[in-house]
Amino acid sequence: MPAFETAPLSRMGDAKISDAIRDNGPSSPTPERPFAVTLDFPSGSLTPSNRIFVRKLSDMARLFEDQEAVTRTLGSGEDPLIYVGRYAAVPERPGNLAFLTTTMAPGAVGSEFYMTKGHHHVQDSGEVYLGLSGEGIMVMESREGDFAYEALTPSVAVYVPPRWAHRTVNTGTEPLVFLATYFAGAGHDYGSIERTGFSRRVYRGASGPEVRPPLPAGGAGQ
Ligand code: S6P
Ligand code: ZN
Repeated sequence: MPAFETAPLSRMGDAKISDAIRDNGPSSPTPERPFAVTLDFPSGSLTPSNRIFVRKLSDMARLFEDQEAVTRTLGSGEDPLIYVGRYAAVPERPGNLAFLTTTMAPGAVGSEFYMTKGHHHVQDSGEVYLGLSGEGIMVMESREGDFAYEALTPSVAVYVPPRWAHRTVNTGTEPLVFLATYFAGAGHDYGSIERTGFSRRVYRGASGPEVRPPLPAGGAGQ
């Protein structure tokens, strides 16, 4: 099995997914009036969408456990798309509720499923996720080291309390699509996860996804 599987671009929505649209600017300072957006559950397309970002393997290379697989793939000229985020046009300021969809390709790096970078919110605050399509797992870990995980599937809502870092993992064979809404002034802290990681990772096991700590070098999951 190859270390990486090709992202199914045709099933990842209507965005022109290329470097050209990566982080294409801050939220527009639109006047605050009620508005509605349309969600396409299978792809995560949000219409209208205010800001789109993409995360490729090269954007999060150090986060995967199997660094040999990462180096091999990037060295061969491949840079698979891992996920796309699409924001609704909510100004990021306190008092507002930001919301966005995420669409994550199916696949794995070695035996570790594709995942988001994962973060804490700078200002500790809660967040709600709603599964729209596909099959995934959310791993969450508190600043005090408490760990939890929940399945994220269509029609399931997961609550992330303040002080809990969160990461989403696509454990299925189709894109994983979900909506998230959070306190718009919260900010995102990626640095602590880059430094310390989560205590458990999600692997493709012989009989399904396994949520566990990395095994010692040489064991399965390395
Ligand atoms: C935002 C929320 C999600 C993630 C998105 C990408 O607070 O938790 O919308 O931003 O799933 O994950 P990450 O870890 O790259 O921000
Ligand atoms: Zn968050």
